[in-house]
Amino acid sequence: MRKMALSCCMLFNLSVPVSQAADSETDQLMAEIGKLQLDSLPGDNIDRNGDGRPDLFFQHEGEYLYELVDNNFDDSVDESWKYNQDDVLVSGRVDENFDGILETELVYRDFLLFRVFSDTDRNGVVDLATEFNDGARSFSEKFYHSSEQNQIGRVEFRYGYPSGPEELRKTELSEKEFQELWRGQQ
Ligand SMILES: [Ca+2]
Ligand SMILES: [Ca+2]
Ligand SMILES: [Ca+2]
Repeated sequence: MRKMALSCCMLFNLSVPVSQAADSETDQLMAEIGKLQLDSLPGDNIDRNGDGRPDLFFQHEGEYLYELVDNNFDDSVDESWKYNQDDVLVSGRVDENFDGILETELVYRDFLLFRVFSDTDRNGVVDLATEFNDGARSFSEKFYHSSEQNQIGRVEFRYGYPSGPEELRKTELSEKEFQELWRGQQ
């Protein structure tokens, strides 16, 4: 596989408003991977459905290998998987509703799914975080906006299923701070 030396900014079209462009590396990547046109990418590509347009791409960025997948063949990436030098899956981003924005992030640790972050209201900020223990869902936290008092809802899981009702607590955090708190724990 060829080694590519391309800047992220050349590869990705920003679909997240610049005002939301974040300072942390992860946020930056999230913004950059927002929308990606496969046919504009150089690199190793595969046309899986034989329509003459590539829908599976492999891209080197620094020490990482990205596997970019267009599952509905609309020339926009729906899944981006990041592997380290040992070919171990580090993280992934998924566009679950095929709107071109990869709103769900999966973080792996020791070969197992560790955390899943979602931007459920698609405002560019994570508002739902789920942690896994030994690959099994452990608990989720959801951020709720309110004009009076923001809240965080927490659901505990047992054997993969909620073990009780969602427990709401008031928070002084903003949605952005909620995201940073979770990201900082990685
Ligand atoms: Ca697509
Ligand atoms: Ca999406
Ligand atoms: Ca959000």
